[in-house]
Amino acid sequence: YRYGTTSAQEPIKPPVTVEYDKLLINGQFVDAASGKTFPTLDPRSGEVIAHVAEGDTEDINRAVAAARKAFDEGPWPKMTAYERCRIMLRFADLVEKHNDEIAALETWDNGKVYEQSAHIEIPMLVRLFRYYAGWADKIHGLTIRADGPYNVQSLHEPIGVAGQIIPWNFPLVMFAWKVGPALACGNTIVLKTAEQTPLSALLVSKLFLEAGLPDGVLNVVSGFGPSAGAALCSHVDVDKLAFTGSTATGKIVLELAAKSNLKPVTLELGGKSPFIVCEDADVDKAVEVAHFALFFNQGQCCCAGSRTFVHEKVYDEFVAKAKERAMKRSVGDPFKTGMEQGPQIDAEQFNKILKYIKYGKECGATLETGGDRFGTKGYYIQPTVFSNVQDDMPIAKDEIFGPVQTVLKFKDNEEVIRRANNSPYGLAAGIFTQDLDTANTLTRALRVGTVWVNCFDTFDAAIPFGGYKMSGIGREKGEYSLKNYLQVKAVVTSLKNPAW
Ligand code: TXE
Repeated sequence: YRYGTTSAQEPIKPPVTVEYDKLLINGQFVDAASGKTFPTLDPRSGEVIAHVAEGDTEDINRAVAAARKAFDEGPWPKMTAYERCRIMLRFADLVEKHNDEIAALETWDNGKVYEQSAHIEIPMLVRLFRYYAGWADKIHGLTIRADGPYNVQSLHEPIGVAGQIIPWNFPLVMFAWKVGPALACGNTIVLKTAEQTPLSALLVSKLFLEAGLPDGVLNVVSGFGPSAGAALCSHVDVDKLAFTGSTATGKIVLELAAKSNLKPVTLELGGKSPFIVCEDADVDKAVEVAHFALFFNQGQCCCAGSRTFVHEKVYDEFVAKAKERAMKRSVGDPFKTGMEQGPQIDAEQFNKILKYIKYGKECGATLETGGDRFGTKGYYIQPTVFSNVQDDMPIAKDEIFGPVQTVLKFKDNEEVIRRANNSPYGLAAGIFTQDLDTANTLTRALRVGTVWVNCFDTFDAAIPFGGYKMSGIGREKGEYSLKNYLQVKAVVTSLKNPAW
């Protein structure tokens, strides 16, 4: 590793201060009704960054009332679509202008590498808002030819108040995936951020107000899942829920939605995505992309390529090179230039990952490299590679959500299809092959929402994303996401003397 022997190195001072630590309700930054706060921690050290207002049921009620009023009385859904488009574009420009400050806050609160925040994720948010701003004035229904003397149309109308709950692994990208399409369609929003990473959404929401977003259109409540999150899911004035997080919590969200007012729910949940390296693959490229597919963002990706299936003919070569690559991974302070990996998000995830590494060792997988924490301070974990992994081991079945690559061996396509599909998850898959027929056969056979062929983690705003099976319900991004935030109204008008 290029940096961070066990000699304690003080975390680099982030070039930013926390200005927004309250709840955003009806265009104002306000304290929680209870007056309570909770600490948000720096994953590099476990030290407190700021004490943030802790929203609970009463705050969710206030936020939903504001969103309801902004929807029912306008101006947002009643504005021209072009005006909505322009506010979203102005917001994107402001985010671009404040890129470095927002990136620093994101890295401080989350631990992700600063270069990734600044050059990948915030530009992704900007691109996504421009993409959905472009949709705002292109949403329209159909004219339908029905039997009989009728004029039939479908109106595509905003669904109302959207409740959105996001996780901590990509706070701003998740903000964009949720808020972008909902606003483009003319909805109003109550967003609950993850308790580990409340800061960046508050900062960018301030920029949205500056861009001209009317009060009450976007409300942001920081707080915990079982209190603020559950209150949002159960609220009868919320017309739609969108959730990203664990499969276990996704089930709770769906249950609360059903028990309250049957609001429709989109879910983007966990995964255990196969990354398949065929015998004809360019091994060096496959090693590099498989490494990226698993280790990107400290392994904290829902679609991480976390089951690396390698054909037996190239297995030994692949394992040797994957080990070499992991050993070269630079781990250290995410503010330091050239780092590839920072700390995990918090003590809970850190301990979960170390527990799975222990299982891997106990179950008889071969530890090629890593296998322990990194350094003595903060939640850093060594890039870890296990080979000789069997399908029934916990490290091959469960979502570890950390920098732990598990390499499995396979003999032929039929076998790898069966094993890759033998999972309750179905989020994504990677295939490395130079053979068109193999690529097409595997692509069609895999029960997953995204297949990346000779690439991985390509996240264009226009490409739909979501899961089969227990990885979720519905699709986000692209044109598909608009459907989540629209109602369809059929209008049938009787005609007295139709000409045709
Ligand atoms: O997830 P939760 P956690 C997976 C990953 C990780 C595990 C646990 O394997 O190790 O989940 O992480 C809110 N009602 N993913 O505990 O609980 C919560 O406040 C309403 C995969 O962080 O799902 C947060 O805002 N909301 C995932 C959000 O749900 C509730 C990303 C996510 O937290 C709630 C994150 C409740 N009862 C973790 N309980 C992905 N798909 O990318 C919690 N929340």
